[in-house]
Amino acid sequence: MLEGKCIILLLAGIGITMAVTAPEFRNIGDLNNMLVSENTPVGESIFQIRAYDPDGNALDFTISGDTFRISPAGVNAQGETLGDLEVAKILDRETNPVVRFDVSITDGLGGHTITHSDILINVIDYNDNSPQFQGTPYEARLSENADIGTSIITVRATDIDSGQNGAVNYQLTSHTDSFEIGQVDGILRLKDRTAIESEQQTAYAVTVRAVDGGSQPLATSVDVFVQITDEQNRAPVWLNEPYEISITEGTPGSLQAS
Ligand SMILES: [Ca+2]
Ligand SMILES: [Ca+2]
Ligand SMILES: [Ca+2]
Ligand SMILES: [Ca+2]
Repeated sequence: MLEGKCIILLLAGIGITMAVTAPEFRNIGDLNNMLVSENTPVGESIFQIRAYDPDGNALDFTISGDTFRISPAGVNAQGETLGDLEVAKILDRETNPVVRFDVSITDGLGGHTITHSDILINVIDYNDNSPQFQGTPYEARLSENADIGTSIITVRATDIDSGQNGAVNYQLTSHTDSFEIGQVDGILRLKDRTAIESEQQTAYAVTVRAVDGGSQPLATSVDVFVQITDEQNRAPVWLNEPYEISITEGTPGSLQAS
């Protein structure tokens, strides 16, 4: 009730004037809705709080929560007490995009505590997460008779960062002669039949890379296993032709191939 008001106590007979005035914040309003990157290092000062006590009492700062702390930073030429608001623990936009806290000043013997409540700091995104493939492992079958452009499998990666930091594109980093992938839709398709027609190779590990859109992009790779299925498009070929069968006299029912 007495906060912010000046009470003059006239001590009768002695003539001493003692002023007991509450301290005040000078710039705390500028702190609200401030933007701080989530990669701001622990210990870095993001703002200097100024507070003033007309009585010249020494002021102490306190802060709620454990995300930020206030380090005393002396007194300036205007007699304002300074406190550096510092990052006290690693920020993470993905789990805590807005930090809310209270800051108080006390003037010690003056007996006042002034609190500025519900200060909000917005934690802004930094590209600190790479895309993560969902639904792995990726295994697919492809007929050896499949047409060019046949859709083989769809891969999907998600990235929990925001905006471009969380936008995912796909690229192939192996077997690019035979396969291609949709940069946005993640659909793996047959691009060229030459290799699968040769029947030299019946299984492929096609490496897909998911890369985000950050200015310093992060990427993750995964292998997609593609099995080429035989459609018996060739007549069976017997090995070691021709075959001759000889029948030995006197051994009924017994055949001998040579
Ligand atoms: Ca005071
Ligand atoms: Ca983070
Ligand atoms: Ca982030
Ligand atoms: Ca990212």
